[in-house]
Amino acid sequence: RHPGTGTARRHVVDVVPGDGIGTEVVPAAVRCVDHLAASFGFTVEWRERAWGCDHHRAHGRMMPVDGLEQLASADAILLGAVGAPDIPDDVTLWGLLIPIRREFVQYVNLRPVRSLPGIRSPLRSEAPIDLVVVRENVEGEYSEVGGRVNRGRPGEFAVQEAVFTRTGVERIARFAADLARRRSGRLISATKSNGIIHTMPFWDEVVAEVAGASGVRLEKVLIDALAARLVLRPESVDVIVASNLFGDILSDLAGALAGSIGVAPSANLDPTKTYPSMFEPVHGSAPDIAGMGIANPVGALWAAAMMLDHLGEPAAAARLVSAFEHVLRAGTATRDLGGTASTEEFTTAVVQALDE
Ligand code: GGG
Repeated sequence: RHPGTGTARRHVVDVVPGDGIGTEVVPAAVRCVDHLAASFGFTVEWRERAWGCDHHRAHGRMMPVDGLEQLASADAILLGAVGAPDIPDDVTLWGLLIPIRREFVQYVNLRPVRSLPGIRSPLRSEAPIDLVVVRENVEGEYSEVGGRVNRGRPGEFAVQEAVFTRTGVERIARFAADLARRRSGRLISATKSNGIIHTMPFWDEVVAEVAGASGVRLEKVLIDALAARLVLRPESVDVIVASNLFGDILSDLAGALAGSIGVAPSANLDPTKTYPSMFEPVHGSAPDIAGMGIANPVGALWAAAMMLDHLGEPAAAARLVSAFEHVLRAGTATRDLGGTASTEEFTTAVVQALDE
């Protein structure tokens, strides 16, 4: 399948609301996309997948045995959040999110972070933030290699190996360098090659080769210094390429610096479009506010806009982004941003703005 092509501009999207506030923000995104579909002349067939922690409680697994096969025929996947306090986080993540990323070779996790109108950054600096974290998404520190020894006995220990392949580092570096070339021409590589002596020097070497061939200006920055720089001078950062773990941490940090992690989107991309790509807000299931109707839907709406772009509907994607920006600019905001709007009220305001 090639998203956005074909005669009828019909897109098949598998929806996995998942857990906690995922079940509140995903319907908001579906509502906006359906509204856009009517105006922009395309149709979306939503295939709801009620997978996640409830499925685990009922069946002992986060998704059915053939879950990945079911998803394979979709043009895209829209996911909410994964996780609940009564099930270990490694079980929930490795039972749903990570198998999808790996099975469909979604090796790019694209996480844009930008100052949005009406949202105050916790930073003193007024300089606008506009950066993208390009996170390697299928290998690195997120690895099954390792184990636990002497479980519950004296001398207990655990070993966790990180796996970096040349193919894996080359392709993420190439994607990031291409993106950097289209933006500022500057690329920052997050590393820790002073302390981690095998994988990180290898990462540095391969990223430098790719960046050198692509002509972008590469800056290699230690992850600790980069975290500090994001807080002190975020405006000096444009495109970051980072390993799976470093990219996850940096993008949460950058999202919070832009005002709230609730507004941060992410796209898990198979750039070859052989398999469906997956779109999700960066935030998790937030059990502390789940069921209260106050979750910020912007991360999910922005993720849906990235999905529309990927599906070949760039005009609808741009309309969705300008609609939630318009609503934020007008001062409507959820509680995480200091406002009083519920998820429903915010979404209704965005749907109205879609027609303006
Ligand atoms: N929105 C997806 C979600 O629930 N993310 C929570 C999380 O902990 N993700 C870890 C990761 O992206 O690696």
